[in-house]
Order: sequence, then structure tokens, then C-alpha cells
Amino acid sequence: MSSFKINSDRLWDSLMEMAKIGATAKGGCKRLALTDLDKQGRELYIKWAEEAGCTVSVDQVGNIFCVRPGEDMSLAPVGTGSHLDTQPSGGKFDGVFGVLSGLEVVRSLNDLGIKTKHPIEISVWTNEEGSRFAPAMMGSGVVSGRFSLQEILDSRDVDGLRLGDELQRIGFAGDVPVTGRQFHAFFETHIEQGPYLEAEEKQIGVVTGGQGQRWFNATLTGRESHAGTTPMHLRKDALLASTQLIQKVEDIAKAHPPGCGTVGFVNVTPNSRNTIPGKIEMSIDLRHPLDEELSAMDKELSDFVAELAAQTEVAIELDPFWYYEPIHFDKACVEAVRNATAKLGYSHMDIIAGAGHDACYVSDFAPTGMIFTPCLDGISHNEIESTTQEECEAGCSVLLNAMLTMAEQ
Ligand code: HGY
Ligand code: MN
Ligand code: MN
Ligand code: MN
Repeated sequence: MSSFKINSDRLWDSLMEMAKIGATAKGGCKRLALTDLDKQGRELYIKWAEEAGCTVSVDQVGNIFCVRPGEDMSLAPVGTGSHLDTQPSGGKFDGVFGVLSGLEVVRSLNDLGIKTKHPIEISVWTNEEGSRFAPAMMGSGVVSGRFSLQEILDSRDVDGLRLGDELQRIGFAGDVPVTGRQFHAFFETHIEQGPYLEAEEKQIGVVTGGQGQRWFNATLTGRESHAGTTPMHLRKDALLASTQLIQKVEDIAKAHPPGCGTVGFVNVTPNSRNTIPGKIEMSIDLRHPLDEELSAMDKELSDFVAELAAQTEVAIELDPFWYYEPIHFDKACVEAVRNATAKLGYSHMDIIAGAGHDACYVSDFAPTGMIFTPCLDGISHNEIESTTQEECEAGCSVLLNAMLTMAEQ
């Protein structure tokens, strides 16, 4: 089969147009899940997908599905997709590049007059980032059965707003059941969000899998008291105790390379200059490509928490509320990505995804692969996140050809 190129100006223009929704001062995007800005992005996407001839539906957790008909509509679609929601100070490519690459594949197939055997379906998954509502990858997680629909609809953000109510409010509480979805094959195109492709000067990452993740909520309860009258040896300072826990997360990750450990969220109560902090609520994010290493990191963390509580008289609750094991993508899909890349003449290397992606959960129920492209200095989850039109063209061209390979089988 010959190899096809996409229209990279059109892809780039769509990326820049979508980036205007929630645009931030330093060139990024803030479109938190299920906010009015997420609604605006979703509505623009649906308009474009319908203009490209897709039939659009929305499921019970707000996932959007855009179908381009195939010759045999009884066949499971070949899918692609990612997410439109962003981090609070996110970039304009994380997630968006994947959903707009899917749209460009449809637009290019229309230009080329190609009718595929299998239908083509683009998914826009709800709340991939897990920033406003935790955990991450909620939309794909419900469809894959990792989460129940009800627990996700009942989840709340830091202001106590319920996800199900927010879905209703923005008009994306769909009626398509979240169960029973199928793909003949699924691909997600995404910027790498790390430094390796750029460092190795490779144009494409052939993603063979994704590292596992464990998210914890830690609550440290000491005793609020007066900053001026409480002698140092009588204090139960929750913030001071948390500094040891934050350092331990760093030490555990470094003791298990290439594992990662991050404390991204800390809430101090009462957060007043002259009151000794009585309560800390903090997040802990541990990741590793090997499950046994991740379990060892997990155990070191819980052992340390017990010691720290005894040593400081600060009560510590560690809630391991989210976990998924390292993911291995489907060999045929990985091969389709590798062959498409080689046929198009792009340099490439195999790579494991450091970030979580919806494709990780789709791989629970469908043959799945991913395509990575470099990003400047490996920076992501930052307004300055950047890539080039050529790099986007390469990733989307590989997507088109990998999908065509699977759509004809
Ligand atoms: O946390 C992650 O890896 C993803 O960006 N949600
Ligand atoms: Mn992403
Ligand atoms: Mn992200
Ligand atoms: Mn992700």
C-alpha cells in the first residue's frame, strides 16, 4: 500500500485555532475538564467533525465519538483520539494534538477519496488530566471498566462541585451507554512530554507501552497553635512533618531509577502566618515501568509514613486511591506504527510512555498503539510547551498510514 501525507497547514491552523480557547499569557492553554472553556473546545471540535462528514455522539460520561462511515458498518471501527482538557497551566499540544490529528486523518481521507473497509472513529475522552477531578483518564477509564460510571459521576473537585452536575451544566451528559464500546484497533498520537526523542534526534517515538502509576492522598494532622507562644519542643507542626514526607518521595524515586515521584498538590490549614499548621492535605504520584519496582516504592512509602507519625506525633493517613499497572501495547499496532514510520522515511525509536494516556485504558479492550513526537526541551504541563508544524505533520502522517493499515485488515 502506498503511503499518504496529510495537509499539515490545515492541521497546524486547527491547532492554533483551538489554542485560542483558554489561551494563557505565556502561550499555553487552561481548559480544565468540564469548565465553560472545555465546553467551548468540545463544541468547536464537534462543529469541525460534522463539517468533515462525521456522525457525532456523546456517552454518559461526556466522551465524544465522531464516526466516518466505512464500506462495512457492521465492522468495529479503527479508532484514534485523545483529550481536549488541559492542566491549569498547560500547553496547547498535550491531548489536543491527538484529537486534531484524528480530525486531519478524516479530512485527508476525504481529500484522497478513500473509503476504508472499517469505519474510522475519533474519540475525545473526558477528563484525561485528572487535575480538576481526580484520578486521571476518567472517560476512557469508565469505558474500559476501570471505574464505575456512578463513582465518576459522583466525584467532586476541590470546590465540592460534582462531576455529573458539571456534565449536565455544560450539556455533555450524553445518553450513549459507556459499556460495549469496541475498536478493531486504536491509536493515540501525542507529544512525548519528555526529553528522549529530542535528545536522540528522532522524529517519531514508536510507543511499546506505558509505565504504571500509583496516586495517593496523604493527610497529616498535627495541632494548630500560636506561632509566638508555643515552645518549639511542644509543637505538632503538620507542615514541618510533610517536608520530610516530600523529601522521602524524592528519595524513593531516585532509589528506583527510572522511577518518578512527585508531590504536586499541598493544601495547608489554616494557612495563616502566625498559626502553626495543624493539617496538610497532599498528593503523591509514584510511577515506574516495572510493577515489582512500583510495589517496592509503595512499600517504602508506607513504611516511612508509619515511622514519621511515631517520630513527630503527627497523625498521617495515606490513601492509595488510584493505581494501574505498566501497560504493554498490541504488537500488531506497534508494528503498524513502526512500518508506517519507516515507509514515510522518518527516523524513529521505541519508547515507553512516561505519562498516562487514554490509550493505556483503551488497551484493556482493544488492540492499541501510540505515536509520539518530540516537544521542545521535553517540557509539558507548562504554558511554554512547544513543538513544530513539521513534527506534527510527521506524527499525523504516521497515524494516517497506521490506521489505513489496520482499516484494511
Ligand atoms: O498524569 C499524566 O501522566 C497525564 O498527563 N494525565
Ligand atoms: Mn495528554
Ligand atoms: Mn497531560
Ligand atoms: Mn496523559
